Amino acid sequence: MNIGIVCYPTFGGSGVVATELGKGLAQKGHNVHFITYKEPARLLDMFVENIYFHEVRLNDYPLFEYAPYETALASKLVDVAIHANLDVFHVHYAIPHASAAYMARQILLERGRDIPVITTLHGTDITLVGKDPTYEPVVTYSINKSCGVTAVSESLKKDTLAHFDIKNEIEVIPNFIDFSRFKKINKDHFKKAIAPNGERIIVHTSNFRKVKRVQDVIHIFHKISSQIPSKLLMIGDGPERNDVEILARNLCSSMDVRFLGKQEAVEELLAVADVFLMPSESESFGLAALEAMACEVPVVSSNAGGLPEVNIDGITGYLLDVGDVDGMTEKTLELLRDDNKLKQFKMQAFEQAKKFDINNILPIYEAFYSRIKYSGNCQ
Ligand code: GMT
Repeated sequence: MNIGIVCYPTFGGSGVVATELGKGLAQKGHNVHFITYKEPARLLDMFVENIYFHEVRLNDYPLFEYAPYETALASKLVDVAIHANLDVFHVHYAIPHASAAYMARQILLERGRDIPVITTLHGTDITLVGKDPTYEPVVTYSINKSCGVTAVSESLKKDTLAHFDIKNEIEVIPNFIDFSRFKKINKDHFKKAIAPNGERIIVHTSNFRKVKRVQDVIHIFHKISSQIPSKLLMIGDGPERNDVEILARNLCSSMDVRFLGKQEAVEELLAVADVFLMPSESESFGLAALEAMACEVPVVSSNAGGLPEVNIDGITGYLLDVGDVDGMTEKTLELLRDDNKLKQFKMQAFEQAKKFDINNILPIYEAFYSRIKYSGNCQ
């Protein structure tokens, strides 16, 4: 098939899922066209003959205080659909991708081309931004007008049905992991450099937005490190980073906490981790937790959103209420203090991650594309 993928090109979860999906589909022989404003982060520095990138350009014009990205995107979708002979548009993150694709579809129908739009809901497009009255009517309309809709977890499907007047079916297709990349690798030399005296290593990855409650990570680590020698690796960047660095400086030893910024090879850092912390306020799936589990790292997380579908309480880690810093501290310490338990949880985390192997999920997307493309019942 010729598949047009629209996504945010950043390190954010939806962009990562979209890019990895496209790469996986290309490996299976499909032609994959990414259409967005910048080359997706996980495509950089690679050339694959059946993966294409089409940049949505915004020309400066003095009248525009805000350049109309959605219009430029819709126009680009029309252009790529015709010239690359697309079979389907698959848009990731509803805002503004679903409405832009709907507009492109209508234009193409007038030109005699019937290209279905599939929208994948990722999380904040529903739970946070989408239900804001600023966007809600357009989000509802474009979800209802999509030819196929998927959500990355049962929890996100439930939230979507609860907050929007949805007439369309929503199919849950969970996120996935590529084990050829995310797996336990030997990084003993690196571990020695980070934790020279055999300290435990705790890792957190996120985009440092409020919803991630990154301050909780510092409070938890502060309590842990007063009881057991340990180090904390903070991976990622975002609006809360400055405040969180100040908090870490005030509470913890600067020798124990490292802020590493955005990292491409996250798997190399996860390779040395003992526990992954994810105290998020809301999380439709928790891809970062799954990446940790694939690298045999148990997860101590909140029980928000779709996290219980990924992290199994008492098996692959622990789930606690949002904001329960003491509970998360206690459960992390429980793991860190008991070598046998930690080893068992590491293996169980890995076993659970296997359920989300990309090789199991790709065929589900392929079948979904075919079903939507050939059902012919989309207006
Ligand atoms: O987590 C973020 O803030 C980024 C966001 C995105 O859309 O890029 O992530 C959402 O989509 C990911 C991929 O499906 C999910 O794993 C994340 O749980 C979800 N984030 C939230 O729901 C907060």
